[in-house]
Amino acid sequence: MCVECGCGAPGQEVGGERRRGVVLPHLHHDHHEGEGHEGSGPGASLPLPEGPEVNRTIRIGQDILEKNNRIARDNRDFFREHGIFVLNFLSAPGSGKTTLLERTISALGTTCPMAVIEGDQETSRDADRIRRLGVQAVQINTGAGCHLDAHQVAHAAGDLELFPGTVLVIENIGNLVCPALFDLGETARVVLFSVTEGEDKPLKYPRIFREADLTLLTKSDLLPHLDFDRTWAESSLRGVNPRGETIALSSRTGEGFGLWLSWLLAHREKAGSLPQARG
Ligand SMILES: Nc1nc2c(ncn2[C@@H]2O[C@H](COP(=O)(O)OP(=O)(O)O)[C@@H](O)[C@H]2O)c(=O)[nH]1
Ligand SMILES: [Mg+2]
Ligand SMILES: [Zn+2]
Ligand SMILES: [Zn+2]
Repeated sequence: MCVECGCGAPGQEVGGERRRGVVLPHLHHDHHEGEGHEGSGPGASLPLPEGPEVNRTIRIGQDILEKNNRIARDNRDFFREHGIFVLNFLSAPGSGKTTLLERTISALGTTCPMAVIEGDQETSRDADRIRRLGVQAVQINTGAGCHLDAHQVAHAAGDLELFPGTVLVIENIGNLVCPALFDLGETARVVLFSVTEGEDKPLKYPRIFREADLTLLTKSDLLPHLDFDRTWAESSLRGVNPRGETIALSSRTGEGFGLWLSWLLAHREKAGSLPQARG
C-alpha cells in the first residue's frame, strides 16, 4: 500500500488549462466533512514496524481505499448515465501507453470522440502530445504519488467536455503495483505489457494483470530481436487471469491494431456509450 511510499503527499495537482462550456453537466462529487483537495494519501506518515502504529497505518490504508471506492462509484454512475466509455490504461513506465493512444486517435479520426486524462509525476509532456492531435487532454501531476485516484479523476473529468459516446482514456502512472488497488470508476481496465519487460511479469505482479479486461502485448515488432517467449507469457497471463483477453500489437507497424480497434468499438457499444438520439 502507498502508505509506504508517501504517495498522496502535498504537491499533487490537476494541471493544465481549464476548459469550460461543457455539453454535459460537469462530473461533480460532494466533499464529505473533513475531506479536501489535498489528495487521498496519508501524507508523510511512514509505518512503524510494530505496536499500535501498525494498526493505525492499516486503518489509514483502509480508510483511503474506502474513500476512493466511494468516489469511484460516483464517477462510474456519472459516466454510465452520460454514455461515456472510460478506459483505465495501466502499465509499467515506457510500455507504450501514450504512443498507443496517439495511433488510436489517428486511426479513429472523427468517427469517435475521444478525451484523455494523463497521469505522470511531473511534466505535461504526454498531455501536450495528445493535444497536438486535436484531442482534449488534462494532465494530472502526482508529485511523489505513484497512482491516480478517483478524486483526481473526478476533478480532471470535470475539466473536459464530454459528450455521449466519448471514449475517455485515463493513462495511469507507470507502475505495476498500487494503480491496481485504486478504482477510478472506469468502464474497463486495459493493461499494457511490452515484450521488452520480460515474460514473467504477470507472475510477479499478478494483481494488476488479474483485473485486466484486456491485456495488450505491446511492441510486438521487437519480438524478432528478443528472446521473449510469447507462448509462455500468454499462458502465464491466462493462468493469472482466465477471463481477460489478450491482443499482441505494435504501434510502430500497426500489427494487431485492427483487433484492438474492434475490441474498443465493440466494448463501447456494449457499454451503451453510443450517442443517443435526442428528442
Ligand atoms: N519498437 C516499438 N517502440 C514503441 C512502440 N510503442 C512505443 N514505443 C516506444 O517506447 C517508448 C515509450 O513509449 P510511450 O508511449 O511514451 O510509453 P508510456 O510511458 O507507457 O506512455 C518510446 O520511445 C516509444 O517510441 C512500439 O509499438 N514499438
Ligand atoms: Mg505516457
Ligand atoms: Zn474534490
Ligand atoms: Zn501509489
